Amino acid sequence: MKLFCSVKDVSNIQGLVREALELKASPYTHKLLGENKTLGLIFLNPSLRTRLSTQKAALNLGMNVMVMNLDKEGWALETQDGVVMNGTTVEHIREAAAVMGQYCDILGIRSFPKLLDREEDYSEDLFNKFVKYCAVPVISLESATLHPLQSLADLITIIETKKTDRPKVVLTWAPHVKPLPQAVPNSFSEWMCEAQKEGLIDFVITHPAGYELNTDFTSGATIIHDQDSALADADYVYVKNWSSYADYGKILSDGKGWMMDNEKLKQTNHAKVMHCLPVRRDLELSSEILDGPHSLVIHEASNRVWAAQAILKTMLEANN
Ligand code: SN0
Repeated sequence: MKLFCSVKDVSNIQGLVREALELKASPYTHKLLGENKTLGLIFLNPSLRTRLSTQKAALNLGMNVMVMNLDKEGWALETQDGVVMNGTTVEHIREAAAVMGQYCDILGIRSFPKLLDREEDYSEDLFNKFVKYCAVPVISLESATLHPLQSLADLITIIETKKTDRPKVVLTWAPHVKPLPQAVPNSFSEWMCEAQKEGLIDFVITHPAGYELNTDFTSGATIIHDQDSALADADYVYVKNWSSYADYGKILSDGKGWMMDNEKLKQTNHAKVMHCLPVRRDLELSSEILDGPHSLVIHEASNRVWAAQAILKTMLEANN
């Protein structure tokens, strides 16, 4: 594995989940695999879980880790070719990525979409250029359109906790005050569609009209606009806000009535509630759920370590 940005980069998702759960049971078994190898984590946007869990995963494998907050501590980055750099950008991604590739055996990069130009964001220009010029294996730490380490941790959490053979998983849109990326729901959806194809779950998406995701990521999902019907008999409810894809980057309504609370959970099959975090309490998801027995959010965040460790292990083994 030289690249991890999508479920498409994984040949066997069930094997990968098994690997992650084995690492969870025995985190230090492969302590020598990463000896004298360096992981570089590059952030152009904030991060709590991704940064710490990926760092911890690398340490568990015996790797060295370097973290760079490129947006704050690096030179202003130019990503376009053919520009005379006589303005505010100081360093071109061609050199910046190539240099970081000289120092690191594996690189991870986080870069959110600007949410201004759909074509630009969905071209994944920055991520792809980074991959091209750094010349070492790359892990997405959330790109403009996908967040694969989160989705792998989500799948691990569902497989680890499921009580029925084929649980019903519902992704439900939630209100927010800021326009957020579609990366988490796109990614969750592509992973759940694959899990559904393999008979592991049934997958439903619910959102108000106008919040349809890019169909590239939702093939096979059942999409229901009525939240109550979607939630009926759900075993897992995955709560997430995203801005509109059709009316790109826009908030279309105040989302009244879409916040997940205990009243809504009554329609489900005692569903467990998931969220990638950070979560805006009592806007996206009620405090009573977050502080109660239905919430899986901390468990889910703890599984980020095993998701990252499974990917790092696979990359180290493939590129040794
Ligand atoms: C990010 C997102 O893609 O939705 C990261 C999730 C892992 N979330 C936010 O940017 C939340 C920002 C906020 O103000 O609540």
